Amino acid sequence: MNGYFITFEGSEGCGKTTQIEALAKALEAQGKTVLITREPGGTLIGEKIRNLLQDPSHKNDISDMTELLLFSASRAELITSRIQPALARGEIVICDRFYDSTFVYQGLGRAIDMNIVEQLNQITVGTLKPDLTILLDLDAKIGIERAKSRQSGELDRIENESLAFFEAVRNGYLELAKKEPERFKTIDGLLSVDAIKKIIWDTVVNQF
Ligand code: Z5A
Repeated sequence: MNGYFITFEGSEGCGKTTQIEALAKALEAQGKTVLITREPGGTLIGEKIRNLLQDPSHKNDISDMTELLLFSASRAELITSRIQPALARGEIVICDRFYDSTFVYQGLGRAIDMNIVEQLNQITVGTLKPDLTILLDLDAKIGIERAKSRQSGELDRIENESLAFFEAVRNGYLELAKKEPERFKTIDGLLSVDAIKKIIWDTVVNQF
C-alpha cells in the first residue's frame, strides 16, 4: 500500500466534519486524489448499520456487546471494500473516526473488557493503521451543546449518553494520544475553524 491514511477523532461536535471537508478541498487543489469516508458507515451495509446504531428508538434494544460487534462489522466492510483499495491505488484516505473511537466509546464508555476490544480490533483491522490521527479535543459539555444546536435539539442514540460518559471518552482520547505521540496530532477544539484548519494543513503538508 502506498497511499496515506488520515483519521479524525474526538467527541461529538468537536468539528471533525468541518475540518475533513476543508482538508480534502485543500489536498484536491494540490492535485491529490482523496477518499473521504466515515465510521460507522461509508458503504451500503455500513450505512445501514449506522442507522441502526444511531436510531434513538433502539435506546434499550442494543446490548453493549452487540454495539461493539456492529461497529466492528461496519469497519470490516469499509476496510475491505473502500479503504484498502484506495490506499492500494495510492490515494489519500480521510476517515471520520476509526478504531480509536471503539477503544474510547466501547472500551471506556461502555466498560467492555479492553482485551476483547483489542482482540476484535486485531481480527477486523489486521495490520492496517492510520498514518496520522487528528484529535480535536473539546470539553464534553461544549461538544454536546454544539451537537444539539446543529441538529435542532435532537440527539441520536449515543449522543443521549450522560456527561460522565462523554468525559470518559474525552479523557480516553487524551490517554491514547499520549501513548502514540508519533501518530496523534492533538488540537484544541475551542480554536476558531480557520486556526484549526491551518494547524491541520501545516501538519499534513509535512507528511508528503
Ligand atoms: N462510535 C462509537 O461509539 N464507536 C465506534 O467505534 C465508532 C463510532 C466508529 C458517530 O457519530 C457515533 O458513533 C459517535 C461515536 C460512535 N457518537 N456519538 N455521540 P458521528 O461521528 O457521525 O458524529 P459525532 O461524533 O457526533 O460528530 P458530529 O456531531 O458529526 O460532529 P463533528 O463532525 O465532530 O463536528 P461538525 O459537524 O464539524 O461541527 C459541529 C458543529 O460545531 C457545527 O455546527 C459546526 O459549524 C460547529 N463548529 C465546528 N468547528 C467549530 C469551531 N472550531 N468553533 C465553533 N464551532 C464549530
